Amino acid sequence: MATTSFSSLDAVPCVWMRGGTSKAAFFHASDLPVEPAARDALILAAMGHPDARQIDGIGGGHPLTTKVAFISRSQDARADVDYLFGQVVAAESRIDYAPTCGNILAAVGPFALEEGLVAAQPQESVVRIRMVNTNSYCDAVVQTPGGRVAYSGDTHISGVPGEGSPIELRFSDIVGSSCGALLPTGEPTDRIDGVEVTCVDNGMPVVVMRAADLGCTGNETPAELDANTALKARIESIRLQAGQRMGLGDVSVKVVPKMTLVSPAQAGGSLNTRTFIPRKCHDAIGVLGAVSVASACVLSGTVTEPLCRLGAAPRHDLSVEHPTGEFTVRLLMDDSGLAIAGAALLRTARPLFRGQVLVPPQPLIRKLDPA
Ligand code: NQM
Repeated sequence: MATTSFSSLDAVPCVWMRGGTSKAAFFHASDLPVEPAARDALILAAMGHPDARQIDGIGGGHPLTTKVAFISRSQDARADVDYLFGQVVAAESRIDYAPTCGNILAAVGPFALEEGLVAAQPQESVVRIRMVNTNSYCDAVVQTPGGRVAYSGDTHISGVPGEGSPIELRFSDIVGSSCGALLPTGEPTDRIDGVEVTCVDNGMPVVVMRAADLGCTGNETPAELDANTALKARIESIRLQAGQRMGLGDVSVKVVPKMTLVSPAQAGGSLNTRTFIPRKCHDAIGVLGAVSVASACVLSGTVTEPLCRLGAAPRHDLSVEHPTGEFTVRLLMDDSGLAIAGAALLRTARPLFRGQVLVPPQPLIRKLDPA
C-alpha cells in the first residue's frame, strides 16, 4: 500500500473526476490495501461515514457524487485497464460492488492516459476497459490531439453545464451483465404486486414500469417523487421481489436493480423516464441504465412497447428523455440484425482535482500493515 503520511493522517494519491453526470474518487488499485476489508475501511473513511452528509470526508452526500473507481493495468488480453467500481453507501458504512457505473466509466479513459497506464496516440486514443464488476468490456475513444487528452470541445450532455470533448463509449458483452440474460425472468413482462414490469439487463439490471400504473404522470420532478413515500414503498416492494426473480437474490442491501418509470416522450424523444437508483430519484439517468431501458424498447411484449416511439431509420438510435434532458443510446445489432450485440454513446469527463486524500489511520489497515 503506497500511502505516505501527513502529520498523523495517511495520505493516499487520489484524482477526483467527473464522468458524465456523476463524480468519483479515482485510485490506482496498487495504492490501496490488497485485502478488501482493509481497502474498504480506508475508502469509507476517505469518503466520510457513517453519515449521509459525509461531512468528515470527500463524498458529496448524494449517490451520484459518492462513487469510487479502482484502476489497474489489466492482465486480460482484451483490455488495457481493469476498472472496479464501488457505490459508497456512506450512511450505512458499506460499499456496493454489485453494479458497474457507465458515467464514471467515461472518466476511466482520461485517467488511464493521464496516469501513464496507456500511451496516448497523436489524434485519438482507444482505451480498452474491462469492467470488473460485471466482467464486460468497453472501448473508450478519447480525443488526444498532439498526444494530450483534450477536455474542451463542443459536446454537450444533458445534466452538465457547458460543453466538453466527446468520449465515445462502445460497449460489448454487456447483455445479461449481472443476471446472465437480457430478460432475466425469461419473460418480457411480469406482474409484481399487481403492476406489469419488464425486468431487463443490458449492462445494468433495471425494472421498467409504466408511470401511469403507479399513479404517476411520469413528468414529476425528482424532488416530488422523492417526497412520495407511499410510492417509494411500493417501488421498493416490487424491487425486492424482482431482484429474486432476476437471480440477484436478496437485494435489500444492493443498489441493483434500478427502478425506472416510463411514460410517453415529452420532447420528441423515444420515451420519457424517471429512475430510482434505487431509492433516490436520479436527476438524469445512468448510462447503462439508459442502455437497458432502450433495449426494452426494441423487444416485443415489454411494458415500453405501447409507449415508445421508435424512429424509422436508424431504428436503433433511441432518445431516452429524463428529468434534465435526454440521452441518446445507439444499440448495436448482431449480423442477423435481430439480436442486440452492444451499445455506443457519447459522454464527457474531466479531472476536477488531483492530490492526496487524507485519512485517519484505520485500525484494520494498521493491523495488516504494521510498518
Ligand atoms: O447506469 C447511477 C450514474 C449511475 C450509474 C445509478 C450509471 C449507469 O448516473 O451506468 O451511470 O444508476 O446509480 O452514474
